[in-house]
Amino acid sequence: HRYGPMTTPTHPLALAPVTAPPATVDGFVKEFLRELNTGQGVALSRSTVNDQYLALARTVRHYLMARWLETTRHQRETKEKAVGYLSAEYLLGRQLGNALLATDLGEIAEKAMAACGLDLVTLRAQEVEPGLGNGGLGRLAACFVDSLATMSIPCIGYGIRYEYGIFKQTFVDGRQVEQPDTWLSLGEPWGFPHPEAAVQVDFGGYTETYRDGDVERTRWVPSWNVLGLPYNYMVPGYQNGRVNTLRLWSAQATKAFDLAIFNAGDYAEAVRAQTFAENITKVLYPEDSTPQGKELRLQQQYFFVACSIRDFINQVMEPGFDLHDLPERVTFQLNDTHPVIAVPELMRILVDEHKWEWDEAWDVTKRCFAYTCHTLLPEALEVWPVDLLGRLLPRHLEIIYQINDAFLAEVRERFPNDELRARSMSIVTDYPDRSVRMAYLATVAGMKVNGVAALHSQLLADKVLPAFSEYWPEKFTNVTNGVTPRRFLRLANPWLSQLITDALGVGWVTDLDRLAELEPYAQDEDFRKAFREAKQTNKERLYALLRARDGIELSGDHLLDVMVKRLHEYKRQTLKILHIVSLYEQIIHERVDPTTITPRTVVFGAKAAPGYRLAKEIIYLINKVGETVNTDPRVAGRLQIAFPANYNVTLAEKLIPAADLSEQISLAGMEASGTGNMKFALNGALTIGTDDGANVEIRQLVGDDNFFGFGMTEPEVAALGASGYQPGSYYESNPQLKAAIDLIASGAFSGGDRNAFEPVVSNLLYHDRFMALADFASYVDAQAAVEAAYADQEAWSKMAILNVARTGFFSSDRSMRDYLSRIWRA
Ligand code: B1H
Repeated sequence: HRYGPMTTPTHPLALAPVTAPPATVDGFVKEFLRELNTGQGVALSRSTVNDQYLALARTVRHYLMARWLETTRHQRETKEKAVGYLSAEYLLGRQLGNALLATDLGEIAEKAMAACGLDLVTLRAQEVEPGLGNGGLGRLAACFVDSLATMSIPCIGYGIRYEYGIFKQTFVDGRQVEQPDTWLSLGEPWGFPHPEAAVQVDFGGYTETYRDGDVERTRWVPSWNVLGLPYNYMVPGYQNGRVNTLRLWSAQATKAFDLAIFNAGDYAEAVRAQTFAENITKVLYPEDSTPQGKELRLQQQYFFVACSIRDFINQVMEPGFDLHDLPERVTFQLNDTHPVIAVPELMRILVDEHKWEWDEAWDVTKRCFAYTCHTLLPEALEVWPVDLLGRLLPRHLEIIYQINDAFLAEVRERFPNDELRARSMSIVTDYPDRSVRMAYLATVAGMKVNGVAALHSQLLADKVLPAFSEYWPEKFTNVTNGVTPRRFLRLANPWLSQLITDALGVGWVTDLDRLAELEPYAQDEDFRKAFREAKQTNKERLYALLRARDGIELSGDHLLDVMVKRLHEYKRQTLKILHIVSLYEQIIHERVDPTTITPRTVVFGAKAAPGYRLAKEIIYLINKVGETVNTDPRVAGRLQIAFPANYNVTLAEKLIPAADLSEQISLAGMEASGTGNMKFALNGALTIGTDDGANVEIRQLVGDDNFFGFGMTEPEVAALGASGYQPGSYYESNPQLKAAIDLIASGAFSGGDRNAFEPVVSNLLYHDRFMALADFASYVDAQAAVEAAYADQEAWSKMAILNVARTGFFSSDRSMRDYLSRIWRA
């Protein structure tokens, strides 16, 4: 073996526990300079900011290392049941700030850097965030692993180390242009590659039967394989001495793979083979909510899941571990359907490799998995064509068929003479093409199925999987999403955090329910003033950043109205733009006295999937409306629009704390949960929102008086859809709406070009799948209520403080407690 065997330590120093460097300014400086000199290979006087950042990151890493090794040792010893979080995405955000917070080294690091003549803020800004996710689903995974570490719960996060994360968005003439995200190019100090723990993953080929004594067995004869290289990342708990692991897999060509070609003497072909293998983890698919049925994507899914299951069984579990005990040692939580191929993979390992009976294997498998669904959109439900599955994973396809046959036999026994029911529950469907419904497979195999907010879980059971929830009512549960208060309150909003800590002490950071104790401070004039000052500071910080980052000039004492999320029709950025255009139209046509308008700055942040045409047209519209409005002297000082490119976690951390108003305006029944909505409320923004996803719970908690609700409810949406929705009738009957759409169509935002926004306009008038026009009047009324409320700053501050005080529920720590009690320990 080219890595050589492990050695048994003999020196006493090697037997003692690993210790951290001294947590003092001097100790930190020493460690930092050593890293810079011997790690990075440069003298301080000749070092670049990137050298300094890398050395600083490695220094902080050293402080975490003893805790990491200790966590692993402790886990091996206690054999406590762990969570194996399987997720194709982790949208981590920058690591350095979080690591400094977790180790409580922030102040020491700042002083140590100052002692070296360096500025910690500058070094932190050097870090490129790992954007290994699309949006909410990936960020949720990152929040969950943070919470589990902070709660000292054993967890391994498993995923993919994409070489290119979510694309970098730029605008050229107002249109989105994508650039590759080269996050690894300047060096990446947080990942620890472990080539010695690489795992082989097979693909392709065929299956055959053979005789094994008295029994006939099946084996898979694959035709190609790749290696999975693990990279370990630290997941530090908040100041609790715990460091869990996130293990991301990177694909590499195996020796066997290219050797055959080498022997044939075709060097170029051998190198091509190498590239082929490494393509598997090359790039994150940039579609949020509409999965692409591409072969490479299925390869990614099977690749990381096969590596992870193998790793857990062979590396994490002790030698000689009895697989019958697997359900007592782990729950693999399936983050949406992307990792569901893990189910037939575990069955294959047990039945083919360990030669278990089918029923025995199924009994263990179905106690190892639980499934979280994150959507309701029909086009978001993953299906894999049978021919593709059969070509790439022939044995897995057979196993899926067998799972389905056994399951349908059970259904037919319980509901005889109800073939329609059996067909509706079949994992394999024939329409429109023969394919495997991954959500059904996950539901059949999972011990629990959960949605991500109360409303979503209800609709999931009633509308997406009704036959299954009737069949297994106790299988279905809800866990409302949450967000980590460490990153999104403590780190992102130091001023508000200080205010809260002054009032309550520091305990709230790991016990967010304690925010409830802020409630009386809403009545305290001094506290309200301090709260407004913190908001103002955050706005100034944001404006300075946007000036430096994007050359965007924002000014004035405005209501800061923010809509940041992926660009999707169901999220209805168009509704927001219609509102803006309507305000603008009223100003320029002098329908309102400009002095009565509440000055407002609207900030958008949104990436569109590169292939999503209409979403890109909407981006173009927003940019062109912004250009026109921002340069029109008639609106000066009343309305400005900013659309900084490349919205990501780093920008979110600056934008959210500055916001006064949070836009959560999806069509009811479409947004499974939302998590941005929670971050805004916790940072003291008020929400204007529909009765959708977690908005429903936010509104319940903060109270109707502290929430600007509007729009149809989900049953109303369903009823309108059933009656035949006609967007044109809203256009015809609402002059304000008509004026706004007409202004867009007139060319007012496109230098007179009346065709520029034709795709968006005709979609709204003739399709409007997400009923923006139907909710427009109600939305405008709610915005008027916002303006009226904002006019009374004292009252607004009270409402904002109550939002903070009443939303501690949305900590991802609470989500983890719910997963524990309802799923992992149920
Ligand atoms: C969510 C996705 C998603 N739901 C497919 N579904 C993807 C689906 O690459 N793909 O193919 C990627 C992402 N993402 C989001 O999950 C929901 O829209 C949000 O409402 C929710 O808050 C979030 C976390 O639960």
